[in-house]
Amino acid sequence: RLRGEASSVKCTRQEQRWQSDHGIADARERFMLAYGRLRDDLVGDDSCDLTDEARSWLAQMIDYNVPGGKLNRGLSVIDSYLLLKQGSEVTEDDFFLACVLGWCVEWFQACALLLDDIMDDSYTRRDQICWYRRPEVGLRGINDGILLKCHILILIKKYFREKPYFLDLLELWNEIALQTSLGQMLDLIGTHTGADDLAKYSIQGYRRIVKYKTAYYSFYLPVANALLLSGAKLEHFNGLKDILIEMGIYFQIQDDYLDCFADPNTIGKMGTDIEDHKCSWLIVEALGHANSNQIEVLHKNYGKKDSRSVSEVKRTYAALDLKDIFSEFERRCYNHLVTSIEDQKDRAAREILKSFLKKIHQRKK
Ligand code: GPP
Ligand code: MG
Ligand code: MG
Ligand code: MG
Repeated sequence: RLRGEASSVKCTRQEQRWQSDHGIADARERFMLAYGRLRDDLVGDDSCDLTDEARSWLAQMIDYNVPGGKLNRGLSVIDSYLLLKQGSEVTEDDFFLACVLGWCVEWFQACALLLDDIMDDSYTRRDQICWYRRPEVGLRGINDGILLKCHILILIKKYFREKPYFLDLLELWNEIALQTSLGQMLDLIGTHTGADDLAKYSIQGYRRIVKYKTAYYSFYLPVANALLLSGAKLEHFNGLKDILIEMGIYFQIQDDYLDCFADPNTIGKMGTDIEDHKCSWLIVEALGHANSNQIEVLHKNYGKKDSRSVSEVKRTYAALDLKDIFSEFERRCYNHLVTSIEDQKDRAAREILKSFLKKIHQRKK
């Protein structure tokens, strides 16, 4: 089902063009083929003298956690790269290198989700039980998360060591890993602050959390990898970066909305933001619109594990028409992004941004 889901998504125009230029299987399929090769590289890596049992655990752990998502982040490395190279030849080897970096982003995402699910006390992810909830895993999963993170460096060293942009790649990955962990820290600390006094949640604080925990790695990282691969210097693309970060914030606001309002079968995970007392966009907006009675209900029930408290919070969200407030936000945000994209001078930058926006606008999962 997971593979089927991934391949049921239509390929983008860039993927299709590459496909017809090369007369071979579709880009997404080739991306999946690269996955098998990279996983085998890592499982077979002989820098450590592992037992067969250990290699088999590693293979299972990677298969369980890495390839089963929407693959948007990984594929957008390829899409962005093809857009940046438009007009010039993309060889099989170049295409494979774009796949390697795309998979590095997916490996990073797998690591982040595996660990995030432990911290958020989550139950399901990508239509399956969270890795750490499997009886044979438990908190040992923390080490698996660290391994996934180490794999990225192994792959980058294996395939990019001789490239002139090798150091830029390492710096980029280190910077993004730091920003993401700091974002997660802000998210976790914020939960305490908010439990102490819900009124401390603000939209500025919210934006800071999600910019770091989500936007950098989900939106800027794929494009920055594609830029380096195409030989560009990152400092020439600050305008592009700012818009990607803005889109990443919008994406996390959607994630918060879906956590509460989407069907778990559609998003492949059960929401826990209310139970976890998260500084979610919904609670920030709710506090901004609520009267004193409603604020009292939210104070009393937010962050409690029992289903009655969760229902009270959801009832208050409904009374405040939060769904409509969200739709209005989404409309304005979309229009603003479209205007900023049109202001970009570089054609490839505009195309990359449009392709990202198309993928996320009004997403249902
Ligand atoms: C999304 O938060 C952010 C992450 C998954 C980054 C985690 C970073 C680490 C360094 C562990 P979320 O909890 O809202 O995501 P989800 O809804 O998918 O659980
Ligand atoms: Mg989280
Ligand atoms: Mg989470
Ligand atoms: Mg979430």
